[in-house]
Amino acid sequence: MSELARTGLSIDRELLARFDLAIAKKRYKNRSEAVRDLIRDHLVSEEADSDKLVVGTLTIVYDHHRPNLTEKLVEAQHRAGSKVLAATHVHLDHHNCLEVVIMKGRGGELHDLANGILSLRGVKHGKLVITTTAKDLP
Ligand code: NI
Repeated sequence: MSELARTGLSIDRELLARFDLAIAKKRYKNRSEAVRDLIRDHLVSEEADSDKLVVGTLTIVYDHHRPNLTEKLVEAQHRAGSKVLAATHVHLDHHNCLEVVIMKGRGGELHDLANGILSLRGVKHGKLVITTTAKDLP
């Protein structure tokens, strides 16, 4: 762990009270860890917009009976080559499947790949979550 630094900040009393309430709901025990996580989240967002390698998960729910959709999903992942690290598939019910695709690449590449999949007919819902490889994140 790197060396700790202490800092203080001036903040509107009402704003701080609302922050404390919000972080208590998220089960933070103190402000410091909540602030550290906010800073990390900001830095990870910047990484995702930069040229750095990031990792991401695309979660989709889709209609298994939509003609050609399964083939199109496999094809999109094959085309992405080594950017797709793994995929997990769950049969939710007779009609619906859930898939989680784990990817690594530049932020823009992962967004392109995700958008290509999310825009397919029969994909009912999906979300891409980009996070950091954590290599450079204290
Ligand atoms: Ni299935």
